[in-house]
Amino acid sequence: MTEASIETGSSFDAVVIGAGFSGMYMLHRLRGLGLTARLYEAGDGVGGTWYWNRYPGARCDVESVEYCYSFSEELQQAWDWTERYPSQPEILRYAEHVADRFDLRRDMRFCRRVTRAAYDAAGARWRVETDRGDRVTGRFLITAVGCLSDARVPDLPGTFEGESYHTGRWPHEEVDFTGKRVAVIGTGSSGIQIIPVIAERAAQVTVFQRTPNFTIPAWNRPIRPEYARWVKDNFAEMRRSMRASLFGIAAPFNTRSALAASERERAEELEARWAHGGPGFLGAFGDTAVDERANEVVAEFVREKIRHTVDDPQVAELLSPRDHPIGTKRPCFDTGYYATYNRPNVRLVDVRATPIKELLSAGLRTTEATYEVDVIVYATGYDAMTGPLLAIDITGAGGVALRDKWAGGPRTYLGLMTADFPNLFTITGPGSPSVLSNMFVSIEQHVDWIADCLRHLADSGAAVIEADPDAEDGWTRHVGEIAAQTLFPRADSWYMGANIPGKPRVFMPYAGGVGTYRALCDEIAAKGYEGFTLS
Ligand code: N01
Repeated sequence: MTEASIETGSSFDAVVIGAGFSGMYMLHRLRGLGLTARLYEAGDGVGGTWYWNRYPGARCDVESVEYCYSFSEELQQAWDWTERYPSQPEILRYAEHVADRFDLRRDMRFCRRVTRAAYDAAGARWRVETDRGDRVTGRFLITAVGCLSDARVPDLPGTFEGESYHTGRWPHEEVDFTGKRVAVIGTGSSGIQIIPVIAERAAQVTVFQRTPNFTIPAWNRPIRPEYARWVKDNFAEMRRSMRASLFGIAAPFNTRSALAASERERAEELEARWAHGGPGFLGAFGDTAVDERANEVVAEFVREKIRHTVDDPQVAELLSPRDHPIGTKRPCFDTGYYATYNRPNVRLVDVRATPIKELLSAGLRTTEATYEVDVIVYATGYDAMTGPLLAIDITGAGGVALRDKWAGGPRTYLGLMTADFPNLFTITGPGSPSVLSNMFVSIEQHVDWIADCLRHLADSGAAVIEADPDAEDGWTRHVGEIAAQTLFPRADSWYMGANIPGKPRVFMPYAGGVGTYRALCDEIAAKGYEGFTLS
């Protein structure tokens, strides 16, 4: 790739941050509106999450035929997915295909991280700076920075002199684990995917677990040609039902209460969904997310599966979550995770009981023992949702800093805009369903809403749109109230900001479901952008 020159003084209609699936589609829609745009991306290619998360075993846990764009009939008919759940390399190939098909790269600048964006109220423009020295302006600033892109490594004293990697910053070159002693810290979705793969190659894997997670088998498999054909013939109907659903996925969700079902009915429903695998498991009963006793029925079913799978009862118990209701932390979907602990080269260390104290040049030390390893894999997660936005020094009208405004937690109207930051749109921002949904459904909905809004501004002769503080207060309250009706706040999850020391404990996404949310956004637009001021 030839290096693009540093730009200073250029003006665009819009500046977009991030070349993941949000940024790519946003750019495509901006062009369709006849607007000029510059897109900045920190990596050297498109794909966002799937550009960075190249770790072995990385795979999406939404089914491939659902985890893709719907905006272009030609694209969805042309692209063939090979597996039920797409692997990271296949998703990255898809992203690259989309970038080529729609000729997106010519408006993108890679290897540039936006460091600063300041709103100039007099000129009604955003002044945007990158770490490479670009200085441009845009009437609109649109963040497409992802919800899980600010990778975090625990702040441990000491220095490890072996190889170390974070799953979300994986090298482009293959990492060879053959014959090595590997420490994996973290047992969230990333840890649960990478551990079985490393265990097949490494001499020894030591898993440092702070909190056990519930994981459901994915049962990945190749896609049968008849199924692929059926999907292509039925895309329109499938997309319609996904858009109207709770989580943006096609799997049917029951409304029946687990408590109203007999023991036999419960077992049959849960066994059938376990055998099918994937996110649909949590749709077995309608009250799993809101009723503690109903939740316990589902949670105990999974714990029983763990006891059944893991040979050593002590290890099985250690792997069994008891501190949070199932589904209140992001559910995980695995390939052979629990059975991996039956391998002689895999051991589990409970770092809740014996925390990691320090890194050593050849390993690490807990309060109880020293572990010599060649490689440390950090599957330790992200400063989610607000992290990537607050990593940029964003100042709005009157010089207010977003970091200050959100010091007590994110405040948005619809997760799309925040008061005092005119013409700033946050795709899949906090306060929208985003991470609680199939991201493609939420991304397309946000991008389409923003594009329609920009067209409305042009048609009505307005230059600026801004969220009203009252509307923002009401929405922020509503997001909290919806969460309070569920069991979500019971978990120390990244949804709650609980994984980052000092981060305000606030449930960040909107839990009312993507169908309800879409209807609300459409209604607000139809009422002339109620709760926004246009000028
Ligand atoms: O990160 P996580 P992730 N000492 O935050 C532990 C998406 N995703 O990268 O739970 C010891 O979930 C931490 O422990 P605890 C998906 O949305 C999707 O796995 O905080 N342990 C936890 O076990 C997912 O939810 C896919 O007590 C420490 C782990 O590290 C999100 O990304 C695949 C620690 C972090 O888990 C994030 O997943 C991968 C410390 N100091 C990711 N600090 C698919 O689509 C943290 N931990 C399949």
